[in-house]
Amino acid sequence: MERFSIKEAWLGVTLGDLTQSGAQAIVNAANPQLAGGGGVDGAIHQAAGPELLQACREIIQDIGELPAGEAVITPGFNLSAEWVIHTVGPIYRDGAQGERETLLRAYRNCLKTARDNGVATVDFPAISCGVYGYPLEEGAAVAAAALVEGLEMAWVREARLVLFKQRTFDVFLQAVKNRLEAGL
Ligand code: AR6
Repeated sequence: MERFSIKEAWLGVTLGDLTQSGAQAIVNAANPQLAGGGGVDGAIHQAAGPELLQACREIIQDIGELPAGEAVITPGFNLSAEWVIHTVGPIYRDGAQGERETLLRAYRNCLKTARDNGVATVDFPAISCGVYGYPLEEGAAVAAAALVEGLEMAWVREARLVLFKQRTFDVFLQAVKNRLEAGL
């Protein structure tokens, strides 16, 4: 794992499986129905057990659906993480549909949800960079910008990007380094 200090906080970038995370909260790249699915969403539901889907259903009964860029929190049930923060990234079309702003808001709202619930450590996947088709380099730059900003404001003590594939890890690590160098 690579770890960078940002004021009083830490930003980690690591290769791994989010369902094995030892963080207090993990972020799920969900769909607006919070209905479970493939990718990291499927893996999280599989590991958390059926109570997670039930908790998601109750939220959807209240709010209808979760708009892209927003976030909600549930318990982690059978996961070692205490909490799951569910967000919905943008579906990437051509980059001219506000995708970048929506992705930034998704990362930011997850960090704010963590802060508002007293969560000190939170692990993220590469939101939108799978089924939703966000170009990897651009998605990584957005993640780096949003996490560095939130950590500078000490919304959480530590955030980590947990990337499932070597190529994703390499691209996200470079994006974080670029962001930190740009900020010097
Ligand atoms: N740990 C960490 N990252 C993972 C894991 C894992 N266990 N499994 C996959 N990834 P995706 P999206 C990576 O498609 O693009 C779902 O069906 C994966 O390699 O999971 O936001 C939802 O229900 C990729 O880099 O999320 C939605 O319908 C990253 O997680 C839709 O997909 C995100 O890929 C959301 O699409």
